[in-house]
Amino acid sequence: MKNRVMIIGGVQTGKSTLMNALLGKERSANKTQALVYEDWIVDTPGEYIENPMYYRNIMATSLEVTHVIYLQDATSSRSVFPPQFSLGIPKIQIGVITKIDHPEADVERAASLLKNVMMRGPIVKTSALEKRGVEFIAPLIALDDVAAIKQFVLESASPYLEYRE
Ligand SMILES: Nc1nc2c(ncn2[C@@H]2O[C@H](COP(=O)(O)OP(=O)(O)OP(=O)(O)O)[C@@H](O)[C@H]2O)c(=O)[nH]1
Ligand SMILES: [Mg+2]
Repeated sequence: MKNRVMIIGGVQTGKSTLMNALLGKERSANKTQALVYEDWIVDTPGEYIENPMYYRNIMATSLEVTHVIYLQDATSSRSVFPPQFSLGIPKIQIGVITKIDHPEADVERAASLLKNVMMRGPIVKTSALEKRGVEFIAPLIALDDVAAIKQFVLESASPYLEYRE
């Protein structure tokens, strides 16, 4: 399978804005109403993770991807993911923190909230608005295993990348 990523995260946390930035689209994001497949990305509505009724859609869609982005908004003090949610999805996990440019962003809090959903793995800190950190995501999705991802993160020694154990 060609590598492909599903982005999941709460309502209005910046999933579609991130997708647009990753695909180099200048358009601004509207509310996502259903699954959106575009190139190597599957964007999901925030409701899919906020409402357990939709979990099966997430599970079914995960079969079509190689990687999953668990997205945490840096301005939010809560995690929308049920604890250990990623355990049920055997795909390569990438944590992404959005809106790090925001005056109310708390990046460290966001990183520890991500620990609730994925116990270990790479975390990318991004601002789609200021186009910071976003450039690391495509190279991570191109990698096929966790060891290579870890090596990439450690070698890049970027403030936007972290590997949590
Ligand atoms: N400051 C700042 N705002 C952002 C950033 N990314 C997204 N936003 C804002 O966050 C809001 C929600 O963005 P969306 O990309 O539509 O969020 P979403 O997660 O796709 O939302 P749903 O489709 O409803 O689940 C918009 O007002 C964006 O402008 C960012 O990096 N920085
Ligand atoms: Mg959206």
